[in-house]
Amino acid sequence: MDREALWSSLGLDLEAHAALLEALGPLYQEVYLSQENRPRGMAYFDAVVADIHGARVAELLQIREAGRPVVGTFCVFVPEEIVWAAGGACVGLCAGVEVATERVEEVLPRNLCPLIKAFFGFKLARLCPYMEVCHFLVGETTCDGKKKAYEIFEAYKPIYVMQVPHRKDEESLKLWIAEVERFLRYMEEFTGESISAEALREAIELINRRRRALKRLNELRRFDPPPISGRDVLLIHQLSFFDDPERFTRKLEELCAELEERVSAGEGVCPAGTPRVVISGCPMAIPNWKVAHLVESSGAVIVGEESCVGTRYTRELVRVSENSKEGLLRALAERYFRIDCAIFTPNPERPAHLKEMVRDLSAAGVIHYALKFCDPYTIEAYRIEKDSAVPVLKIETDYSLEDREQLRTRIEAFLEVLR
Ligand code: BJ8
Repeated sequence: MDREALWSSLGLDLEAHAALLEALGPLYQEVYLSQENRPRGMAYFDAVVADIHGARVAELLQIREAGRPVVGTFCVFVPEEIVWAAGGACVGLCAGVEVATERVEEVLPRNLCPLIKAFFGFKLARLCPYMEVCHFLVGETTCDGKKKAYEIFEAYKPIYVMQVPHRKDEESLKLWIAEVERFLRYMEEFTGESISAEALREAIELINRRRRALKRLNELRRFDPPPISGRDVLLIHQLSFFDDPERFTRKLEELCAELEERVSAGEGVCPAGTPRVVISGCPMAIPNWKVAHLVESSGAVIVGEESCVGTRYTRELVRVSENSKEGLLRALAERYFRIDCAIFTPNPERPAHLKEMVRDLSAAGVIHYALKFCDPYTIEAYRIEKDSAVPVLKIETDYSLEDREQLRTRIEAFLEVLR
């Protein structure tokens, strides 16, 4: 099916959609293709971006037409393994660009996190083929903004909401295990078929392999010079939420093999001794590359992302010790319960994990990245700064480019401190 026919079959606003894709090209050229000395293996990921709303959407449509579920998510708390185990496909829908703002603000308050406004905008303006190809979406009661927005969103698209506890104690874990079981039953009812222990185990292995490959990529950044830029790693993380997991993992492993050769040859993306920075905070959904580009075009290199589009997603694997369906579900729930999102209270794991990252990656500083109106992360920034062993720059921003020069000035001044 040609692309126009595909998008039209999904009910997209073709004119507005064409304008959106047109704007992506020059941005990608500026942020990505202008980089020097990129690894050859990035060609695959460039090709995925070049056809970002094409080939993968067509694959998902085929899955849907074959009668298998296609499910969209907004948060790394949703145990996607259950969707894959049900024979379906899962796709991350968070959006990193401002669209249809006026229409969104007819429904949602103006002073709301841009990530929430973005996914609303994509739906109201009929711009996201991934959202349209999904049978339904899975939300979660994480931050107040998302959980209240989902109440309204269900008027536009069916949405199943998982209840996420906000404390990390035994009682909360029990609630969470029950919630994961409830989601499994929901998927079983949706497909009309029971999910076997074997299917669950295979899905856990599939997603563990993807996380392992991402971990291998992240560990290669501890070398000086790192063999790959932070921007490229951010992109790979972003694409991991869309792409077919087997193909993605295979391509990423090929890239990692190339990066290992680079490391052995002492080859990197920047001169040795370039200031090394870890970004910590809110997720940067595609195509939100603003801060990563500013940091790296100001003479630093990003060596880690303490974020859900980063190590908060890859750090933990599902640790299977029992092969019964119950045992597998418990292992799955426990893995997700270890996520150190700022919606938890208290949340001492996050500053502790960040400290480990800074040490292991020999970072000289941390840039704390919070989206405007995101209370959990803007407030937790205080603790992150207080507990950090290295200088911290706190940034609060949105998806607009208006503050670009102001941010650049602050980042450059911060990098001077690190040199
Ligand atoms: S596990 S970080 S993906 S909730 S930025 S919408 S928190 S107001 S995205 Fe998140 Fe799951 Fe946590 Fe990760 Fe709310 Fe903050 Fe907006 Fe956020």
